Amino acid sequence: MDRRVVHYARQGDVGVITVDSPPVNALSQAVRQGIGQALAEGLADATAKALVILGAGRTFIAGADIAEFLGSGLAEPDLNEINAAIESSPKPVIAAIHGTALGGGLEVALACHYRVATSEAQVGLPEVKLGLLPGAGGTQRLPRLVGVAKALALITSGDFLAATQAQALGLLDHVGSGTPLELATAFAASLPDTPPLPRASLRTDRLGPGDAAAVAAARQKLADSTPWLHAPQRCIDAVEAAITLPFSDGLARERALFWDCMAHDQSKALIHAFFAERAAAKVAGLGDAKPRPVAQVGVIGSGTMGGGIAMCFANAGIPVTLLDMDKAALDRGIGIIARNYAATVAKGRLTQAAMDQRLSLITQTTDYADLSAADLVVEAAYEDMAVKQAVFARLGDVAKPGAVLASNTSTLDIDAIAAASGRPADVVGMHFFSPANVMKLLEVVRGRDSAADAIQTAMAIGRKIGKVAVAVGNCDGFVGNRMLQYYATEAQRLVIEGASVAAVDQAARRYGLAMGPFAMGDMAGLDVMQAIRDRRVAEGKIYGTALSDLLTADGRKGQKNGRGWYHYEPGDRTPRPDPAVAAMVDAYRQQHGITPRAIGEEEIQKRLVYALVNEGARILEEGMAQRPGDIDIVYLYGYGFPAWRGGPMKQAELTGLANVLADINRFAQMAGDDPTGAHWSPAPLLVRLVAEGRERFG
Ligand code: T1G
Repeated sequence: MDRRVVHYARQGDVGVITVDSPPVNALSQAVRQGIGQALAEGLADATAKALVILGAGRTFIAGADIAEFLGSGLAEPDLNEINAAIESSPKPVIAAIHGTALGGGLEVALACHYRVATSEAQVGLPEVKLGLLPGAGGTQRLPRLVGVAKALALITSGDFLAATQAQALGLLDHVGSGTPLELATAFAASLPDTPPLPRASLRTDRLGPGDAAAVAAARQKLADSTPWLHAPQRCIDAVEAAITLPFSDGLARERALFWDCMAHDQSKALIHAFFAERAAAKVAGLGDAKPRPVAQVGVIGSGTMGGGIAMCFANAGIPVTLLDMDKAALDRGIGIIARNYAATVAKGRLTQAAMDQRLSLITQTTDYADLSAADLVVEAAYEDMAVKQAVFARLGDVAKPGAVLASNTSTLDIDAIAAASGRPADVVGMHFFSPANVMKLLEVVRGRDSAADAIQTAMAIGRKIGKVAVAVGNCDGFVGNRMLQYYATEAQRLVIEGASVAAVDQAARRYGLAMGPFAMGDMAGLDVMQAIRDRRVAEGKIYGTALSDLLTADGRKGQKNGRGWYHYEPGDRTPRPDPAVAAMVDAYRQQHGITPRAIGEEEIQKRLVYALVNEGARILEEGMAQRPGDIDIVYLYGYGFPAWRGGPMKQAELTGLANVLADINRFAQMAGDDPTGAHWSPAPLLVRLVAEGRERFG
């Protein structure tokens, strides 16, 4: 028998409806049913003068049960019915909010006559972040409570509001300290015996002549900023119905728009991203290993990465010992860290006191012995195997027993590095992305001998410093960079065949990527890419094309020296087409007897993205990533892949694996025996899935 997830009990003359459905009291069918039944119980309870709805555990209701959307439609009872029953109650119904009241949870609260909250509570309608819109009255009741302009801002952004802000808007009637039940019973006691009950659906006092203009302004703002996003415009359509239609018709319009969004690929992609991010935190095969405690950290290398990594720990309040062999380098590193913080203070996003506190957590040293108390040491030295092995040999000696030793290598073999430490069980990869104090992605690399609790430690500390940690296997380039090499190679092949550098980057941006492959290469540094290329080519592997050799030979390093695939004015990071590069490309084509052809945007986008997908399928098959969703999260948080496409693997599923394979076969044919196109041989997993008529990678 299902555990009751909603309880009714009386507290004095107040009937208390408690939603108790961990982890976040989501509005599953059982919860909706339970609220309906408990409400009926409360209405029938003659002693209960007022009713309170609250959540057990850490939060009020955090929304509809998103998992229910993955099934075939929403089961009865409909949340609109529940909300109508709440709002039409002859007894005052008070929502008592703690933690978060989000989406359908806030919609339940909006249907209540009064809303009280604890001071740390947050409220919001984040549906748009899932490619949806509030589908149970939020777009109709919120404008009537806070006005159209404020409602539009909240609903189209999906941002959370602090309780005090919500109270200032007129969304909450009381905010205070104490338990939600204490706040609600005190509030109920303050109500007159037969109060005229305020029902949001009947309010018109916050609607006014400026509403149509607010709607038009919101439409324009979105059309200028994110014209490709579906749900935000539908949110505006729904709010517009609140000012043009009677409440019940507005509710029906809202629901129709809700299903329209639900049917759209963008909501499938964003809901996938929601669950994929949470799933990525779970690493299979580690038994019940627990993370080791981490109270203090060491970071080796005070360069760009080392400095950013040290900031991550200091930002989380964890003392850091920053080591570099050279005092001057250390001073330079600390100087950069201080400037970074000062820039954030100048932007008003950090107080001077917080900056000082964080800097005080970072101590510098040139002595390895000062790392002997660290629970975790992250190495961010020069990307060279011999250098890293020397560091780990020292670390193996000085680090205390039980300390986790992590390398921030982005391409080198973790097992070879671990072997040098003499304690490979303590060694994992913690691959941060530049700038390390900004980028949210952390690839946690499992070495052959990495202990389960060492991996758990890296995953847990990753979350603690605000990263999205994804466990990946130890292979060349791990997951992100391994796929990226074929994406970057394909970008160069497209230019060789006839596209311009700018056209390839524009196609990538119009696909939704934050930056095109060539601008990204210039940011990362062509010298860094060339070093990887030279090593790969020496190992008989493919990485990029010989076209990039011409740029390197011309001394081009990218943004760092103002010359790369693009030209950069001093102090300006804007990529500008460089005629000298176009001339190099022409010379390369002539030298290789290539007649350039016109290449359309769609072909460019497909070749860039499917190069990722094909290699992603190989990574899955080899077990170097646990789930296709992990690969998607790597690309969403590490490479600026648009969340509304769900990630490369999800996008391939939405497009249809058979369609993707057909294009990959076509690109393989076009590549012929060109070794730089060898990556187009279709991944066996993809071929097998299509042959079996499967539509999903996992
Ligand atoms: N439905 C189902 N599961 C949910 C859920 C939800 N709404 N919210 C969280 N979970 C699961 C999550 O997958 C994880 O599971 C666990 O709870 C803890 O979450 C009709 C259509 C509330 C701020 O968009 O933003 O209402 O991994 O790790 O960091 O108009 O969860 O442990 O198995 O994120 O403390 C609108 C989504 C839905 C809010 C807590 N609501 N949730 O963050 O924990 S659409 C949302 C969050 C809707 C109506 C519409 C966050 C959180 P597991 P967590 P957290």
